[in-house]
Amino acid sequence: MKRAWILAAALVSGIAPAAALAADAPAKAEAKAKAAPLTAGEVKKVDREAKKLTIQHGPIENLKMPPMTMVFRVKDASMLDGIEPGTKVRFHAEEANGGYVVTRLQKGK
Ligand SMILES: [Cu+2]
Repeated sequence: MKRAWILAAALVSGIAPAAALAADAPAKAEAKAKAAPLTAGEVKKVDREAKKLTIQHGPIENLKMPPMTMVFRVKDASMLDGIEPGTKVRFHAEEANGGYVVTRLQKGK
């Protein structure tokens, strides 16, 4: 799964896959050192009971993820207050327990 994203990101940016894989480790350490970067997206679906939301998002730097639409969990159901399908958001997500968790979520571009 992760490898697929790296390859997809490499294709998008035009870097050869081998180079992207070799550059992955130092880039990851760099990303961790930075303050939690925010990614722009648009909410497509909200599931308050399951504490999940679907976001169409731009490239996520810290996760090395190309733009896509996918499901994230949220840390806390209250983060979904005022969030509806169509809401433009900026968010930070982290990998946890084989899934992706939104740790910060704010409205607006
Ligand atoms: Cu994604």
